[in-house]
Amino acid sequence: MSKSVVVAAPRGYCAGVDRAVVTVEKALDLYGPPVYVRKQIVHNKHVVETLEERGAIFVEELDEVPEGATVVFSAHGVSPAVHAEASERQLKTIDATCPLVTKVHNEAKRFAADGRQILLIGHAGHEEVEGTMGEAPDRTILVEHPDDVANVEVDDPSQLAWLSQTTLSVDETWETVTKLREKFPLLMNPPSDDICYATQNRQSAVKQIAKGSDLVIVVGSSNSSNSVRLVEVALEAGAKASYRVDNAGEIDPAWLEGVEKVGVTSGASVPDVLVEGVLDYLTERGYPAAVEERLTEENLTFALPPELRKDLKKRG
Ligand code: 0CM
Ligand code: SF4
Repeated sequence: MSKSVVVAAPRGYCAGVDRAVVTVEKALDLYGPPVYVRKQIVHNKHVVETLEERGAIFVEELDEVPEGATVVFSAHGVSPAVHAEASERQLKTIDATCPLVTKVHNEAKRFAADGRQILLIGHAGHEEVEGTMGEAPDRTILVEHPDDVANVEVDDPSQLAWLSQTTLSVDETWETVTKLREKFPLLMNPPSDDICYATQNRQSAVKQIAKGSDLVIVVGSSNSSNSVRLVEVALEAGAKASYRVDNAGEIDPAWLEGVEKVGVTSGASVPDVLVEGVLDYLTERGYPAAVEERLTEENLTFALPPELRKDLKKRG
């Protein structure tokens, strides 16, 4: 058997995740623990546990945060109602919403102000969708899947625009948009892609390695939309099998039976140390060192939230 391991690039941390994680780390350094975080800062178990060890307290809702305390909003964004609640309760807030999610919020606000109804493609219950829908709750219709298009009913077919969650499957979203446009030919496009560069690059990179793979292992947590999409994309691109794991400890040795070519990648919220753990697991079981297949370089970085930068500057 001629075994090989190919690891995809780009993989792992995107600019928005890096910014959000560093925001919590710096807030802990600056204000001291505890620092409250509304929802998981990013959808990764390891990241959340590591920050908890340093004194971050993750809460589901703001009523769990004591009056006057500091709370960080997660990378996935929050609705205006959450901002309002924070100010009512006099909480000090640091908004770690990814600027590419904020961009979608701004598009929603603009379309709503123009009197359009918004068809938001995304997954019900996902925090990003809750936040974006909150910008124009009475004007937004959620479309989860291409098959849902048949049941979409709108007020005025000439006053429509579509938007999407940032971490969806590019191909499936395209399918949904195509069906929406067949049904509503006057549907307006967002001014630029809502599916972010990181999601797109990780899907394109996994497609490249999936073609010849017997198995593609995706590192990422179960609630991480972009990580879960990578498994689907790998299978659609021709991987014979693909599984998501939080870490090497979750690999089932049976997955490797008769497997020659293994591909490995990770979602945008995944620290590379977890991928290294998977690569070590494979070498311990007789696979050669991994070869990286890079599709493109990523150089984007985002400045930390202004409210945190201001306090960091004060400290000098
Ligand atoms: O949106 P998703 O569930 O993929 O979140 P994540 O925290 O895994 O990835 C990064 C982001 C955002 C917004
Ligand atoms: Fe921002 Fe995209 Fe990363 Fe989400 S996956 S945090 S939208 S860059």
